[in-house]
Amino acid sequence: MIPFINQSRSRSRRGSILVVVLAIVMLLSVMVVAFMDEALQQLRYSSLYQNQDDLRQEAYEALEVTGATLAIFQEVEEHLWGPAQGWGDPLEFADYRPPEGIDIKVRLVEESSRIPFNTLDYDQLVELFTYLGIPEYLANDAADSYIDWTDEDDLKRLNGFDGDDYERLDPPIRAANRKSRNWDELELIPAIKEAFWDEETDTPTGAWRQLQDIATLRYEGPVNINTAPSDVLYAMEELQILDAREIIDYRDGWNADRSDDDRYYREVSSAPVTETSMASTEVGQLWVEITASRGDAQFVLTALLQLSGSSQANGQNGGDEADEGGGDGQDQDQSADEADSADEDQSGQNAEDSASEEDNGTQDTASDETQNQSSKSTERFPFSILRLQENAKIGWTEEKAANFNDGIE
Ligand SMILES: [Ca+2]
Ligand SMILES: [Ca+2]
Repeated sequence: MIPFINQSRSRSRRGSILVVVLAIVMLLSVMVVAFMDEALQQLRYSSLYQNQDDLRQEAYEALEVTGATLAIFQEVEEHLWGPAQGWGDPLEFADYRPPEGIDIKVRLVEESSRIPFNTLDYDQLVELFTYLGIPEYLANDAADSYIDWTDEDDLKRLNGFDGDDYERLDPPIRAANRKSRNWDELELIPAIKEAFWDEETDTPTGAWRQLQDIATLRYEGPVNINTAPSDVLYAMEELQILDAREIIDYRDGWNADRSDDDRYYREVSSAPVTETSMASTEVGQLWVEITASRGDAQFVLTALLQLSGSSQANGQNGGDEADEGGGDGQDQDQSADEADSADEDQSGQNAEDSASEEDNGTQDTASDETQNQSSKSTERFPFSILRLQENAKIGWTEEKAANFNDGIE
């Protein structure tokens, strides 16, 4: 056992060196293409003109470098498994240095490291709710009611709530009869509120927050077990999908610190997974959040990448940061000049999109520049950009888009 492990470790070291060498060559060529792109240069001029500062330009450049880094790993190793491959700090990997005086931070949060809530069946919903401490009778009601909320018919399930039931509410509303895209919408479902709200204070309980931390309404593919936070894995264990403890021990290597003995699974078949349709070893969707700042001025650029096909992708920050993505990301403390007005436009647009559009397809944005940028990136990299947001941190747009009644009218 030990010799085998050592052997595979040294093989993986040699692999890493190869990656670095190839990466530098490839990165140079990718970046030269990027820099030489005339249209892109024009975009940058127009962005300078609009914003009177270069933070925005630098943020887009850092997004390109991040994309190039991911593309390199995808190309060389043919899979993106997780940041343990070496792409967790893309700018460092690319040896990218922003201009003097500008600070660039990249945060990667994998959407596909959370449980795809909209794919769960009744039994799984009940198990998930009871795992979060909801009493079983409330969990049954909440699960049936959620399915009724999303199913196309107006007939209520055994413990459900649908059609006429909503019309009798004060004020009357209509069930969505489609999958939910934001959590706030679910507050309209009485059984969900009963299960997840404190009656006296009329505020959500910790279980509601925890649900949003471990589950996603946006992504519907299998969960990347290489990056899923331990809370997610334990919940999946509750759903009879996998053995959380064994996976966590394997990923940590010989100690629990994040270190270069961290490991990742390459095949679901080699992991302790019983329900293989719900688990993956690769990144499906990845948020990239770029913050460019100079002093107090700040510009935030957020992109949601769809890694093409189920066999290509990687995610990062499976741990703490992924948790933050769901709930906390929405503090918006941008202070760049003119950011406020740009931000208003952008958020309005995003709200419409998320209420009315499916997740495939590039998001329309108020700015031509953004649109162009996104289609360019799509051509150059082995993935597409599902969303591109300016001055909105991860998760924030969804919060703003929560006005459900606008969505159904
Ligand atoms: Ca229904
Ligand atoms: Ca129904």
